[in-house]
Amino acid sequence: MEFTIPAMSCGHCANAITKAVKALDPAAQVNVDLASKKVVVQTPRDRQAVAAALAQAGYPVQ
Ligand SMILES: [Cu+2]
Repeated sequence: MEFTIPAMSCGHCANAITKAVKALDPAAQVNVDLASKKVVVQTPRDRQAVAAALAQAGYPVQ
């Protein structure tokens, strides 16, 4: 699944986002593209749960 996260702007953000997703699913694959502010997540968890975890970490998805 893919998310656009406008608040994401640097490596620290990318790291925080990766951690937030992995807190939900330690086996998740997270690919961050800072330039396009997109994050691709591979996890069996549902989109709603991942979006909620990201919002809680301070990175609401668009
Ligand atoms: Cu940042």
